[in-house]
Amino acid sequence: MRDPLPPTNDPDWVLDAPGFDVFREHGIESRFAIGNGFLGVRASRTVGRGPTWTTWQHSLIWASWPRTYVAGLFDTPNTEPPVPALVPVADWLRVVIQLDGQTLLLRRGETQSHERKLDMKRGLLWVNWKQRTPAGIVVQVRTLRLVSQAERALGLLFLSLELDHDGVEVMLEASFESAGVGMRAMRVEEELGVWHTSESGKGLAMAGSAVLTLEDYVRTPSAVGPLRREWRWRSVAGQAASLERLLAAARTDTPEEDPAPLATAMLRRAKAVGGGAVLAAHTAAWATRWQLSDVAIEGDKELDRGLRFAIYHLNSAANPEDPRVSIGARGLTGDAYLGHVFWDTDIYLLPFYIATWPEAARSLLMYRYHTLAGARAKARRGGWRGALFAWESADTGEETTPDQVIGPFGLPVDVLSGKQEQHIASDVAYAVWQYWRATGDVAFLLEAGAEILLETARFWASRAKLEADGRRHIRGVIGPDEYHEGVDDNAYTNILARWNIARALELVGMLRLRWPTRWHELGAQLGLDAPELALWAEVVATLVTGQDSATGLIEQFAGFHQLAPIDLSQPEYASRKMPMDVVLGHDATQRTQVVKQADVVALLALVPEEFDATTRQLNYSHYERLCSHGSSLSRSMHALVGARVGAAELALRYLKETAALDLSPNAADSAGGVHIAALGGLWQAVVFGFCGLSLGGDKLALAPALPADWQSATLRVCWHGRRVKLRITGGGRDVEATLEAGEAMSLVVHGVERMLQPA
Ligand code: IFM
Repeated sequence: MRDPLPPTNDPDWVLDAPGFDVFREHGIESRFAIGNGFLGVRASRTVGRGPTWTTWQHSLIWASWPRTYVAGLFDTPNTEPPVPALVPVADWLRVVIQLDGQTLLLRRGETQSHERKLDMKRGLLWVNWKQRTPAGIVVQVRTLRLVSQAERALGLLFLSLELDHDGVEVMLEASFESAGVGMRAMRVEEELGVWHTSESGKGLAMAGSAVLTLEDYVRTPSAVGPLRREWRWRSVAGQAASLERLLAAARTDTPEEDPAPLATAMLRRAKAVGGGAVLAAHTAAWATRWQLSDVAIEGDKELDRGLRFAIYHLNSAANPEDPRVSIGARGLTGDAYLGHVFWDTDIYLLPFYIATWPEAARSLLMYRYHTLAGARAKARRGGWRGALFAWESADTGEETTPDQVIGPFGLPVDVLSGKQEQHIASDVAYAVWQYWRATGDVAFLLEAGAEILLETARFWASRAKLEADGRRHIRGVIGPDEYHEGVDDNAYTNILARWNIARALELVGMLRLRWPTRWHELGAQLGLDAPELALWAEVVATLVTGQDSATGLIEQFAGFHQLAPIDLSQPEYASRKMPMDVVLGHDATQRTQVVKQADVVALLALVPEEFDATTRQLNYSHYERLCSHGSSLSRSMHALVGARVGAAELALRYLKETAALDLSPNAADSAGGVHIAALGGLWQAVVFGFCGLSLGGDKLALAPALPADWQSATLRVCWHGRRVKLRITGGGRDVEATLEAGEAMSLVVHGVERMLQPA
């Protein structure tokens, strides 16, 4: 192939998966996925996919899971439980090749080489495959694919095919393959398909073109069908056939809208400029993303790569242009969690976008704003006021947590988090406040952010009940530690609820002073009056926190200290292959002080200013020992807080374990998609932990303490419309700051304020 862009071999930027092992396939397909926040495509092979497996139960499972996802395309198909799921769309990358009538398959003949490379710098995936067929023909197939970071509707595939034999009858078919899950085809034409979801009334159009070039001549297809083209020719040894496929996709959210005109117009434009120009615009857009978001660590190559991998997926997951979608627990890289949006986005991902891509952060918060009606309805259903966001959210803001799932032993397990994991209300409020503090985006605050803060505060004030002890309590919840259900006064929940109400009161003061007209409108619209605000202040003053005033120890929830102690370093637990709740069983877990994931530790990470240094240290070491890290979200929080409280060695271990989650060779867990929250957590542990950056104060501040092996850490952050480059050396003592864009500003380093002037 005349490579439109040859793969780079720079190990700092390229992930390599040499060989083909059917057992690794699902994990690689997730890890090497490409995405742009609108389209997400797993790294399944284009030609001659992996075989299906026969399991020991004599059923078939797919060895390859080719998936293209369109953000926001949710439907409630005929599944159990009946919750909305992200609907996979037709596979636009499918190519079938036949040589003398025999289909080219990986398992047919001998695979001489097979390699996939993910170029994280340019958001490109290459596959290079050499196969010797049973007839002795050596075939080389090379593909390059992207979904455009410049024009999110567009996808592109280049394929080159070369044979070492003359005279072979070659057939190449480029078609769309239905993913087969409940989309109704409304129109399928030569270059256009339009589908409707069966229940949710959404529309999808995919317009696609395919052009085959042989010896510099564009070949006319020998057969053309609906979204299908086929070419036939006789091979000449060493002659490369090149296929270029373009895709343009559009989603609509109501049955009245037709997505076809948009998709066809986009395709027309892309065809007019050609694949080369689409590729160039895409790589330029990626260059901009990296310019703003790269974090380089000198002194730890593996971590540096892990961080790049994290930033690659974070940049692939967001779409600043669509405030109606958010990022699901596995981004657009796999089916796990059905595309549902959790607190993962608000707490684990938002900080990355706030600091590096404020437009994307705003869009994600606007998604929450657009789901306020659902959040209000959920609060009402529970008998409360204000807004309680869905624990699992899809497109409308309705609660979409399934009531039951099939557990590890094939039996149904009740899921209570949809009803009880209410900290989601303050998680969203927290993200709104962080965004506001770091950007000073007044328009957002007045249009959307204020309403979220006020309505979540109102929820908490109605949720916290005054009891005989003269204190307010929040009973019957699940904290981030999901092992303990129906608990009272979970410290994470209560302290963040108090924080949420306090910020809302602060906001009211600010609105009254700076934007009185808006305050009058909003106050009237929400029916907020003086007695209600007085109640909020009373809740802030009386809400139980679970903190022992004498020792500073926080009780994770009422009665936690009385549960059976556990020593997770015991060999039977330390060598476990299953999560602790499976090892102990559901009921014993409830009675034991085993923590699933960062809970009090997450609280220390989010609101460190609520506690003094001794309290932070004490609680970190107390709860770190009890945590079994039964969720991929856990370790990064332990790394972040560990770095802040001076437990550098432990923090570094957690950081490396987080980085390895999706990158270790046997990352079987990644089959359902990459753990995007952990990737966001990794970024936070480095930037907020070791680099000690804080975005929430009046001034941008940092107090770094780098691990001994790191010679430097270099990063960029956005702050109130400015862009600052920070290079940290000397273990954290020395900070070189450059104001790359925007007006002069203050920067506080290790407590000392400096003025930064434009470079
Ligand atoms: O949101 C998380 C939760 O905290 C732990 N279980 C998985 C969810 C989705 O990542």
